[in-house]
Amino acid sequence: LASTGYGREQEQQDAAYMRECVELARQAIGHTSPNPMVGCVLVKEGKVVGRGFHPKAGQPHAEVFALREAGELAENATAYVSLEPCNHFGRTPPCSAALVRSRVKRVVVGMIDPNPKVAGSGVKTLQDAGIEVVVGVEEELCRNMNEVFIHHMCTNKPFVILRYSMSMDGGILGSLGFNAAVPGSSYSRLLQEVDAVVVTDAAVYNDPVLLSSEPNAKQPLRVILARFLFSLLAAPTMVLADQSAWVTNYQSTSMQDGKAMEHRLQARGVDVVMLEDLSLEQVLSVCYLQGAYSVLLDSRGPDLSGLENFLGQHAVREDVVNKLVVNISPVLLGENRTGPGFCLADDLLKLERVSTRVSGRDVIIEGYFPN
Ligand code: AOF
Ligand code: ZN
Repeated sequence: LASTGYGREQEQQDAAYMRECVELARQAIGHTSPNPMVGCVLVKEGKVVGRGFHPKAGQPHAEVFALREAGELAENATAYVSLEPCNHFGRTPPCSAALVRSRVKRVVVGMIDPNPKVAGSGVKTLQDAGIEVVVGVEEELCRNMNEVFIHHMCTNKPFVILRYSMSMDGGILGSLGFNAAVPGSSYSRLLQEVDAVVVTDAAVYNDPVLLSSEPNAKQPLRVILARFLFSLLAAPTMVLADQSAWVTNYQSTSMQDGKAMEHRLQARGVDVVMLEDLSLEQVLSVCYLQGAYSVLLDSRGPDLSGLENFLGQHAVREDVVNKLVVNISPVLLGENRTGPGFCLADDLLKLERVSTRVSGRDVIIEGYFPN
């Protein structure tokens, strides 16, 4: 009985330190791609003696920072790592060997590394050196944090998130909706997490928020789909600032006009990518080739060139979406729902005294009509 009690206490402690690893790892949110986020905590006699997280691809791994901080105190300590320690020479040397050299006694691992170059071999190296290894503590938390990395390793395709804002009468909103318009909102957090955000040309007139306002955010590659280059030339300059990619095709633009417009856009720092035909498969493969392993398809409502559908229903039908994020706003689109052009937030009927609750898996929104 006594030993079970101890075991349960140990399990709870292990889980708590693993959650700390995940929190540490998240400090690098958005910055580690194509690498995973990883956190590491070294614990000796109930005290944390070293902490580390992987800050960026090319820089040392989480374990290295934690071992550096602990120094000689690492001997006989327990190492908690949210991902199996690597066992290969990549941009950096193997962490499994570093842990063995530091003579840690026990290693607690969140999840096995899906990278075929690691895939269990890190755990084996540790065990062969006589180190006790526990695998799968807070595994779901660890896997959720690195859903993009896992997907990339298992499929060699980008992880695709489709998001849109919806009115209460079931129309797609051209603007971001109330909540998302506030800086520091979930939309801003989503932008800092993804490698690329894809919108259509209409979105850059309508609502040019394509940058995360989180502190120290890594900004996504911005991909704007357009059928015609001229529609991009008139876009507000602020949207074009910084690195941007416009994936477009010419269609009816003459070749000569096209070249001139392409040069004008390039002069504004815009990377113009021509696609033979505008297909989601092509768009995603260009993203992937540019190192975007997570892509946010940001659907922003009715669109003059009919591309919105392409990012919305079409994307779902093409079976490319891995995750759906839907924002329901307490507004009614009414007649604007079928009207042409953009639906600006001002045209909407906004409900008042809004409350939101969750009932099972449903979200219930209540609100009052303005007097
Ligand atoms: C760890 N700890 O903090 C991370 C790991 O090119 P490299 O050397 O950075 O290796 C990248 C691979 O190492 C990556 O694909 C993943 O398998 C693993 N990442 N492993 O032990 C870490 N970031
Ligand atoms: Zn490593």
